[in-house]
Amino acid sequence: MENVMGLLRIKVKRGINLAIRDAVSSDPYIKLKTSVVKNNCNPEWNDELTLSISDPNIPIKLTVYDKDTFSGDDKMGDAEIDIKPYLASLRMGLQNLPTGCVVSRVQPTRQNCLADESSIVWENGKIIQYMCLRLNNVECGEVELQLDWIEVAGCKGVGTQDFEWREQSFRKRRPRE
Ligand SMILES: [Ca+2]
Ligand SMILES: [Ca+2]
Repeated sequence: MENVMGLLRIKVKRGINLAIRDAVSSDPYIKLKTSVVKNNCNPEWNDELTLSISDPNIPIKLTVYDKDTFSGDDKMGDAEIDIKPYLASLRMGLQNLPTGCVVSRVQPTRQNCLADESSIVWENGKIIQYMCLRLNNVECGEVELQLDWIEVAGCKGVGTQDFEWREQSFRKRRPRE
């Protein structure tokens, strides 16, 4: 557990205008853990995935599939979640803000998969990031989700990551005495 910073909870809320991979619709699910929604290109998932995070520089990959019974499932696009802006907000160590207060905003760029501006918001004692991702490698489709962080006893947490990394690289570079 010493390399784990904590747990990231990804609540996948819904898909919007997803690709058609059957005759008239699809049965979309997100890779591995969300449930299948039958025959619907605007599914409401409201599912939660929890991942342990060790390296914030590794983006989280999300893939949408169409569940098929008699053949392999069809791909409906993929996207990456960049968690660095979210972790940076957690590291600010904010406390007791009013619910709904926007801590930070992330703009869509060529490097991230955001379909829209994403807000990082203080809500009921937690920092939550809301995002809508535009799916790649597909003709259409977006996925709405939110991130929140779970501190776990025995994990190193978000606060010291940069500092430790700098310390280590400094030590490596220092010439032998
Ligand atoms: Ca299909
Ligand atoms: Ca299908």
